[in-house]
Amino acid sequence: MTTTSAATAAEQAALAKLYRDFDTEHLVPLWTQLGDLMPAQPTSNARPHCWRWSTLAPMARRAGDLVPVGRGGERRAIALANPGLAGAPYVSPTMWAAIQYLGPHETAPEHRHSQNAFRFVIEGEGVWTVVDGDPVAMRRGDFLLTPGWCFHGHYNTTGKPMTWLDGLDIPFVRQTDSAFFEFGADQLDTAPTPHLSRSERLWAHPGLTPLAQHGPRPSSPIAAYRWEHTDRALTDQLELEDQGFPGVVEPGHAAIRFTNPTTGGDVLPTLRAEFHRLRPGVTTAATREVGSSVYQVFSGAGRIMLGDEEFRVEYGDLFVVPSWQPLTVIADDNAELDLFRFSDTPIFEALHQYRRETSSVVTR
Ligand code: GTQ
Ligand code: FE2
Repeated sequence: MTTTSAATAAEQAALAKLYRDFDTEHLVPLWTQLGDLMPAQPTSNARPHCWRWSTLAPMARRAGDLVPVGRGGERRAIALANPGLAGAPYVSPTMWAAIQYLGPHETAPEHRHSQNAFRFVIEGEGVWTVVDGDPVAMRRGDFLLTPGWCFHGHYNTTGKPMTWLDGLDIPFVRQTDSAFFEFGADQLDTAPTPHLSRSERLWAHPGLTPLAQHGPRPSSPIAAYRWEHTDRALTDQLELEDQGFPGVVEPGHAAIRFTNPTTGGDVLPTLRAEFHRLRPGVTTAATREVGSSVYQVFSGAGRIMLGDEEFRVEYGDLFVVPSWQPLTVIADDNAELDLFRFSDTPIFEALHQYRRETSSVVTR
């Protein structure tokens, strides 16, 4: 619908006036925006990016020295801001990823919100997160849940600081105007420090559901998925592969998904979490999918090919994979590469918008 050269000066002036009137009346014609609104495939504003643990950890420590944690600011959490998202504190259009730091004997006050949250611990121990009154210990390799609308606060029982990764659906909830928030009690009860939370004692026995709790729930009732289980599951997959039995996702690549025992589905309504282990020297098949994901290197090192870019990644490094950007991971030759991964896939699966392509095979 372009103006032809045959248009008279009067027609051109009338057209210009039409566009000005659209603007005045807060109207936008589709034909000027089609390629942007309805691209042939996803064209995320988010960019592939890698944040270095060697940069993040010292900056979290500096924030700990200079910035108090308490009511109002609530958390000493520093968000990874995707360089393509105009300065917003979002790692991707749907997800928040932050490094949270709690100094010796500090407490982060109780609150609750409609956003779903998890924690993943790359180093340290001694912090407890209290979820609806249930104290949950945080240790290296543990994956912990704070589903939407559960009260939660954190406290550090030790003389050492602790730093961990938070993942939330803050941008999704913000952009859909569905956020609710409430303060909780000003004082956290820091007295009980059991090794296992009540939630784990009730729910974290493999394949065993307490009869009194039967029925599906939107979020997993398991507050902590412990490293000993994750590590064992991955070790067993690779040992079974050695013995000629199935179980790995592709040769030399063991992987598990953290799941909700009441449904078999994802741990949170909006967030998926997984753990991947590559044998030394393994290269994954190139994959692209709808929605975004974030990885953190738990141990080992390697290279990633992401979109048009290549990054070297090592201990603690985080990288974001925007929607439909192809990713290949290559483990170094001298050690296994352990990767924690989370994504917004449950949103797209629930709405039947999910697509994934691996080495040119499309599955819907
Ligand atoms: O620990 O409760 O990184 O509410 C962002 C928002 C952490 C938390 C974040 C939060 C929290
Ligand atoms: Fe929170």
